[in-house]
Amino acid sequence: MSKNLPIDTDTLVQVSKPKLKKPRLYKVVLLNDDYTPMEFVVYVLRTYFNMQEELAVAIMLKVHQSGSGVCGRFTREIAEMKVRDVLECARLHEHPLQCTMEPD
Ligand code: TYC
Repeated sequence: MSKNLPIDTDTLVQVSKPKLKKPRLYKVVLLNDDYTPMEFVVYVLRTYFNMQEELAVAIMLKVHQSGSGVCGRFTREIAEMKVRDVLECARLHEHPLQCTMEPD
């Protein structure tokens, strides 16, 4: 039954590394100021970061009390879009609200 088949002992097979790396994430951060109304910040957190009222109020108060707060973590392109959208919305409503991003 079992024949002695030749076995290739010379060929090396290069096992390739997985090519998909996890993308780098960026924190989108809201900054406190003295003029932007609290309700507007809550509206921004609900609208652009899909937060429920309770969480939005908690994050807004954290920013109000400590100076800054994280709204979420996103890939670079998404974080850039969130920052742009928030700044544009604040500008249209004539509020000085500032929003930035930083590597996580
Ligand atoms: N400090 C603002 C006020 O007293 C409220 C505020 C909260 C503003 C968070 C900006 O990112 C902010 N009206």
